[in-house]
Amino acid sequence: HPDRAGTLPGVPVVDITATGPGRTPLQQVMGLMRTHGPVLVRRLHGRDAMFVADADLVADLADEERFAKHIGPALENVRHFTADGLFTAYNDEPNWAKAHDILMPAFALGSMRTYHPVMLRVAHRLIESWDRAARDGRAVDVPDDMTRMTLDTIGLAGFGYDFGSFERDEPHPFVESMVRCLEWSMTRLARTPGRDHSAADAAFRADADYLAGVVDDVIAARTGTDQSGAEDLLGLMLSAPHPADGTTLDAANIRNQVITFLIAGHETTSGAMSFALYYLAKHPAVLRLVQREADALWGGAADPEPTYDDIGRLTYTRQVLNEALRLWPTAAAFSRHAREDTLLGGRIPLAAGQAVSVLVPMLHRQPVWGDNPELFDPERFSAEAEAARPVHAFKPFGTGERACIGRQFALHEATMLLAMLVHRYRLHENAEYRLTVKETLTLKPEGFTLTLTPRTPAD
Ligand code: MNH
Repeated sequence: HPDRAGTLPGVPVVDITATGPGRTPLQQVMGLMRTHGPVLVRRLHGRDAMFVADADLVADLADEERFAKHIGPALENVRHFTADGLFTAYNDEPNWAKAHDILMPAFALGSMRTYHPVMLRVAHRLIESWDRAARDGRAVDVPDDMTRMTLDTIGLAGFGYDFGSFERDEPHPFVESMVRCLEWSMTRLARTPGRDHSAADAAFRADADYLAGVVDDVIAARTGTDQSGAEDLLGLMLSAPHPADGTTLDAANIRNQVITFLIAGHETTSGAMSFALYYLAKHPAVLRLVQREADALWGGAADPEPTYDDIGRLTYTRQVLNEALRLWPTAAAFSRHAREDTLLGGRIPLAAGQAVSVLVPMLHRQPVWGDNPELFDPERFSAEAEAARPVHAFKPFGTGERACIGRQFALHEATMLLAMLVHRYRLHENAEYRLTVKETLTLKPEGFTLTLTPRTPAD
């Protein structure tokens, strides 16, 4: 059986067929690792998947000579709506390298300067909305509002397209269809063989078609107004020639890239900011330090206009974000396969093509993180602490040439917004709230709300 890892020396096999993976499959594997250790094979209906979190094994998997990104069963499902877009393309699909080369310039650090004004404009939309909630004493739904913010940001910055999410009471239908498509990709993995799933599959098809329709609108809005020379993502997709052969991306691939970037460009960043706000609300001493950092830049200004360079100075805010991404890396697993037969970590035999998934939240709780890995502590990301830690111990953005292309984009957007929010508001959590993490392939703090009161930056 090709999926069968078989018995491997020192690797426990845990059969979950009796219970199934449930609605939180990643947290289930976290639980299995707490019992069985940081390397295991999970067996479901006779299909095996190897998961690792051990820091040395993850460092070995980062060796690009011996391992490469693997498109596992979850991403195969996502391919039903993103096909050969960057995130789900096979390594050897020619459109991966082509699109990667064409789009890389849009993600170089310097490009963030171009996105900064748009990010700021959308941050102001969120602030207007939160000001109204503060005035009315209404709680805000944090993950929903973070999603409004990040969707509008990638839409405007990447494609010149306005989702107008803050003018709607409900999330934009793009978000609802996308979430259902991601859920379908996840729950399809848990299906009991032999049952009828045609209703779920038909609903998925309808959602995927709707997403494709939105993408056509996004592209039509641009081509209709002839700004194909624009330097944003869509401009590069439509008109930039590949440096090697001078050809541009084809129409089918452009669709796949647009849908990929609309999803990958907002869903995980939104979760990351939501977790960061959750931990700030829970840790007043840390919140004060973030506020102090923002106050040092913007003092008592009621409506500061952060500059591009300000964001690079928000080093403690960035540490908070990293620490939130340590505890809840919102893209919680990525997969690698062996290029040739090899020994993982010098001890676990893997055949060519055999896959291993890295369970990032557990990597981020290994002994290299000290004795209290569950403790939220941004000091773990001070320059000294980082220098003392193995480089592959922190992997929220994946690894190697298939690592996240949008990392700087996400960090700029999220760091700026967090600092602006703590500068402006006192955050009051609902004391009843207990963190529950919702999985839709990505992670979010389910039902997390805050109430806000205006802050005088001196206090
Ligand atoms: Mn992102 C790949 C995490 C924000 C666009 N991203 C990845 C991978 C991880 C990841 C992990 C690698 C997956 C794998 O190996 O299978 N991404 C994140 C996180 C955030 C994030 C945790 C926010 C926080 N990502 C963004 C943003 C964009 C983006 C913002 C776009 C603007 N990410 C991508 C794309 C890829 C990717 C595109 C695929 C890159 C490739 O394979 O060439």
